[in-house]
Amino acid sequence: MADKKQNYSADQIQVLKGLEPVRRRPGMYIGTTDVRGLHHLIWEVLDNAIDEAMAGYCDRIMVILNEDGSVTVADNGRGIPVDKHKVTGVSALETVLTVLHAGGKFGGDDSGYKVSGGLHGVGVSVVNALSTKILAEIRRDGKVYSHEYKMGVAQGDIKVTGETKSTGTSMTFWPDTKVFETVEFDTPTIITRLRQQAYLTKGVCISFEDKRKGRHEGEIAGDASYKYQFYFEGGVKSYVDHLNLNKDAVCDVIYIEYEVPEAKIEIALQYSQTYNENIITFANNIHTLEGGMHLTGFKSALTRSLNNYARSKSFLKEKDLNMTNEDVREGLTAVISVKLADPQFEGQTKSKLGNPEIRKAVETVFNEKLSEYLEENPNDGKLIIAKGMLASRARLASRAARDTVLRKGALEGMTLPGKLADCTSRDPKNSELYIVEGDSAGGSAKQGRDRYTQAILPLRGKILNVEQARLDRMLGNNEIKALIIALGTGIGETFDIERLRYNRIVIMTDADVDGAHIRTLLLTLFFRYFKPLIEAGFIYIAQPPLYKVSKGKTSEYAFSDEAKDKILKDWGIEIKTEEEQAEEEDDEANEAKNKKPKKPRASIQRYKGLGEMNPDQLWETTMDPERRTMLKVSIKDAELADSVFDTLMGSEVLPRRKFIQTHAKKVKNLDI
Ligand code: 0RA
Repeated sequence: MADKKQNYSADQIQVLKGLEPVRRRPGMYIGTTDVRGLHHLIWEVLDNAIDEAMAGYCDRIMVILNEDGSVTVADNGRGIPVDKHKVTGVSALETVLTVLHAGGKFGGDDSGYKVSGGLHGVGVSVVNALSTKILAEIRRDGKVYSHEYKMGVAQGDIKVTGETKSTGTSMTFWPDTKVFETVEFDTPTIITRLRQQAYLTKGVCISFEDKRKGRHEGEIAGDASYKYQFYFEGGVKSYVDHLNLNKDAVCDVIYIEYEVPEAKIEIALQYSQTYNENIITFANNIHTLEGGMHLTGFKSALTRSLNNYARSKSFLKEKDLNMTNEDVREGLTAVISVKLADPQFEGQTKSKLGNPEIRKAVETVFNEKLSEYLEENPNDGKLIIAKGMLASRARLASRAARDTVLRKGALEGMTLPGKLADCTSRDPKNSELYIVEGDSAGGSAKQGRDRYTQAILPLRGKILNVEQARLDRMLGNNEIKALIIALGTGIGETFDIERLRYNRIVIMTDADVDGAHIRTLLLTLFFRYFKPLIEAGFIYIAQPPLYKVSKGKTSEYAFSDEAKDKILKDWGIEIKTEEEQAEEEDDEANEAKNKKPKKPRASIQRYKGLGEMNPDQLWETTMDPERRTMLKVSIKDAELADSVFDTLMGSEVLPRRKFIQTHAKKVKNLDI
């Protein structure tokens, strides 16, 4: 920054004395001089127009990126006063543009709550200080006034440049390329901001136009402009509508707007059929990411009024416990916006509202208004309480499940599942657990195994998709519970690898799509809840053969198509497709009639499932430690696998679809 300053010769720097500190240390006023700081200039001017709108004098704001790199922010408010102050001899316009933090002083009429004084409410004078030029155009009292500033200094007097019936303020500024690392504005950043401001300032139409050339795809020569317009009649209510667009709503959007001496409070909320909460809060149109007093007040009122209502309507009986904060926030989407005279921003990123009086104000208003709403809309009331009570029951069930299943020592006392055919050995080092898909394969495995070292646990059908289930539901699933008890380690907080009953856990599923699915479900379970077992190298995948190839009295197993082809080749048999083979058999029947010598023949049996193998076959191909091959599941790609599980198992449909499309060919190969 120091060298940037030196780029100016002494007479070039004619910045107004009062604004010099801004040029010396821009960071103090706009945070940074990178692209974020650059956008700060727009936010600053925009905030002033929003103030005018919030005061009720303006319903249109335009932001234009001009071809020459300047930005225009225009509104149809009252227009900044241009007449000279009797004492100072300077107009309000000039004061706003040349005196640091002057903005607020001129708003002290009936406008109430100002954005200025907030995070970036440093005043338009800062924009003036960091721009090579500003052109202010004011429409007021039937005239168009214009005043130009260079390097922060007014150029002559305010001029009347025309007549008009309308009123408003327009500011065009040229960011100083010597101050900013970049002067390239980013359209998506601006659009996001404008949309958000439009939600927060209901009834105001905010438009955007990008007149810079060569920016937009499909742009027709001579018409480089690119336009957006935001207008939300419902304000934050529309915001909640937007956030819940793709969710199943439980009730209507509840909307509350109320003014108390401390603040103007606007709240919109809606429940949807999801488990997540999404509460977005603002103070004076600034996103309070870290929450603060308004959020605290909202949360306590929500819990209190819903419990009161549930009790008064006997949804909650005397013996029932109250719903907790977490219970009543499950599936909740809410936007809270407060506007107050003197916001205090605290926290790591100065985005936490600190005013203590706001907590009580929001709590009182919201409690009263929500209770009123519930009384007037008993149907919504019933649905909301049902949702909260369901969450409450799930939480209690989850705790109960944890208490019974997870409590330390509880598993030792628990009897092993009936369908587990355990091994005789009690030494984990010598013990293996085969998790087998289906009862029939389970039966073969039980008969074919080495009883001393091999235990068999058949799983019926598909186990629960743990990725989408909560822990309590998961533990309510018999297949999973049986598996956890058989493993002996416990799960979650009580997991203890020392109690593991088998040092080899073998997943044995069919070589088809269902088998692959069950294998993935089991691997997901292990990745999410038994990672140490994978890290220790205890998890394996069995490799049953795909084919049995026989010729006369000899037969061999093939574990892949290539292996099968190789066996046939070694036996001197041509590889044919099934149709050709059928034709050939007809031919051979004819040849037999013609008494020609026979070609060598083989029979190929393809195993569609483990159940098709008899116990002996299963033993010699898949389970006999002397002959079997198994794949050890490694943690090396755990992270990758983890994300793949998320994609395939999680509830986000879009990424899953994308994944399946990208990998469609590979997936198809599984479905032989
Ligand atoms: C103070 C007084 C009045 C207007 C404004 C400020 C004002 C400032 C900005 C900044 C951007 N757009 C604006 N529009 C208006 C006028 C008070 C009156 O007319 O009585």
